[in-house]
Amino acid sequence: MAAENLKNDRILRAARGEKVDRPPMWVMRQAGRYLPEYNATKGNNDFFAVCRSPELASEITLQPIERYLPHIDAAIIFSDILVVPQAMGMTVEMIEKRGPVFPSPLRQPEEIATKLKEKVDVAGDLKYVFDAIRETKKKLDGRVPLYGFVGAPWTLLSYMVEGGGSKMFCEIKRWVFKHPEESKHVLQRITDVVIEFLARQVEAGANIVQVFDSWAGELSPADFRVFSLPYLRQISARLPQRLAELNVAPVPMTVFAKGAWFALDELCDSGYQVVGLDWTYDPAEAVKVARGRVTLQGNMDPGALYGGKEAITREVEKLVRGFKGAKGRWICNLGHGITPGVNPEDLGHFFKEVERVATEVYKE
Ligand code: 1CP
Repeated sequence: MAAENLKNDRILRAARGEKVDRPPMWVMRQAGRYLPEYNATKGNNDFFAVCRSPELASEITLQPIERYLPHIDAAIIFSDILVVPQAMGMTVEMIEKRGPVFPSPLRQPEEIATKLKEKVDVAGDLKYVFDAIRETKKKLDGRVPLYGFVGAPWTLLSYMVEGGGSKMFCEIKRWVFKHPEESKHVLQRITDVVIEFLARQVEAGANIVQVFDSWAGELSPADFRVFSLPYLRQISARLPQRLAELNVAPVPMTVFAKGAWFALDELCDSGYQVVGLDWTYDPAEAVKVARGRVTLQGNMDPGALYGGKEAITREVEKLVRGFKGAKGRWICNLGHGITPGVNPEDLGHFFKEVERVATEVYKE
């Protein structure tokens, strides 16, 4: 890291459990539709075409940094978790105001052979992501570290089988209960791709990575241990090995398993340095469970940003006090992605209030 001359490495220090002068901050989905500058750059361009343009993807990645510096401590590369199913051979379209759609989802195990590529060329097919990372690093010029990310195997399989976002999860539940062995087989194939994808993002310059298991909470605790956790563990175990083969230094790893409050204790022992929390955890309770084993990340309800400045201040007071016991092993974030319709000034207020309240509370 030192070789790279980062001017701000708060996030990396906190992830490693080192001392920081204030809580580091960023928010999930910080480059997105709540920002007028994002909507202007995106215009009528197709979402995935923007992801494939290193010029546009890097410009969008920088937007929240330009707007919120010096209060923001990391950028996250503009892309999507669904670029992995695309590289595996599936078609995914982003429909305006509706979200991602797979015209031909994986509805039966027999379709694995015809719909998924036997060999996935991560370095080639996802080269545009690595190019976007390199371009972004140039534009960032060391001002803040850059996050790389992937979707967790369970969340990706859910999209590949459901064919898009879902409320009921009928199709993926049919798979895991009717075809548990085939489900594990595809989860393994996705895991292999995800590890290579993360390794290449780090090789291109990502300073820290996050695995998004957005649908972890759809599984029962017992099924989470079968269909998600083993693959999350494989990622944290095998990524450093793969980086060593590529002659690249390891980076801190974050796991965000939304809704998996039941698994917090196990996630703290799953090989990740940072564990993300959604807003349904009480911070002080999570700090007790973590017992200093990891750095916690989170977790204000993104909806609180709709409440205006006074509500945000109230929530920040609770948040900062809640994580006081983490003794600096805390990365401030929301409990999920920031949503469209939030006033960007209110996010600025959130950042400033965290800084103000933390300065008061942590000297008590
Ligand atoms: O402009 C638009 O209409 C597209 C909206 C959009 C954006 C800005 C989508 C579609 N994806 C993204 C970018 C994105 N996606 C980032 C960029 C970096 C940043 O955080 O600023 C990241 C990290 C993601 C990750 C992602 N995509 C997740 C995991 C995080 C989460 O929110 O749980 C998931 C589940 C997706 C799928 C996806 N992509 C887009 C949408 C609307 C969705 C969710 C669909 C659904 O299931 O309801």
